Amino acid sequence: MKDSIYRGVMGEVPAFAFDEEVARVFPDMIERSVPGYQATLSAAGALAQKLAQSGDRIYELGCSRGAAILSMDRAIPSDLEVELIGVDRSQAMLDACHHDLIDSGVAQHHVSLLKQDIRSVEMNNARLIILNFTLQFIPIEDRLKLLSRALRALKPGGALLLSEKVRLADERIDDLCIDLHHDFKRSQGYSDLEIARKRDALVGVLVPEPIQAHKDRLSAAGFSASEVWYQAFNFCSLIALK
Ligand code: GEK
Repeated sequence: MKDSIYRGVMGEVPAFAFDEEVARVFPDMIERSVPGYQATLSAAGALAQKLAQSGDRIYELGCSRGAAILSMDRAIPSDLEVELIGVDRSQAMLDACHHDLIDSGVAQHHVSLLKQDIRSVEMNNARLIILNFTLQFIPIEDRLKLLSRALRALKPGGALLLSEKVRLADERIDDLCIDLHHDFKRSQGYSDLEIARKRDALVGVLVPEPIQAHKDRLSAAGFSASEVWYQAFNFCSLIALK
């Protein structure tokens, strides 16, 4: 379904929330809003294919409608016994995810969906943890604790995929990339008004940080290495190793 949520909003724009209306249009919304989104989904699949072994768990924290889970499910050989666990606190997203992945019978591996806050979800035996554009919605003061818990949940040799909207270190290039992102959204059919309203709705909800802040935090959490493997304007994705 096409995202036209901010076409009709008049007056003060309410804060963005992952409610039923958003869940309904989410695949279209994220595809037309996040340059490089498909590349991050492919990377989740490629990483899962490379790293997964029987007995592993793979978590997607903030799974929305499960696009990354689906990419990993397809990429992991069917003879491996791997459990894919999606966590989200939005019931509307989880209902849609359940419909897309489980009711439809497309998943070849065991998929579990948990309605929980990712800050308190229990995780263990993980080979791979995916945070695909989710950490940006967690209050900054809670981010280190979450990453430390993710590190503890990973098996030796495990990895984290962290994709985020970021602030670029150079202010002029940051401004330029924000403009280029808005051009991207325009090219995807969003109007200037829709772009402006969505931006207002996300203030204080989606809080981007500099790439170096993410790298420093991953290191503080105990990850042995992290590198940016992909960037499109002010959207970036890192791989971190236990
Ligand atoms: C994808 N990864 O398609 N606890 C649980 N879930 C949360 C929390 C929280 N504290 N905060 C936010 N979420 C997906 C896209 S969307 C990204 C992820 C975006 C959930 C929220 O309900 C939403 O489903 C998801 O994180 C973020 O690859 O909308 O830009």
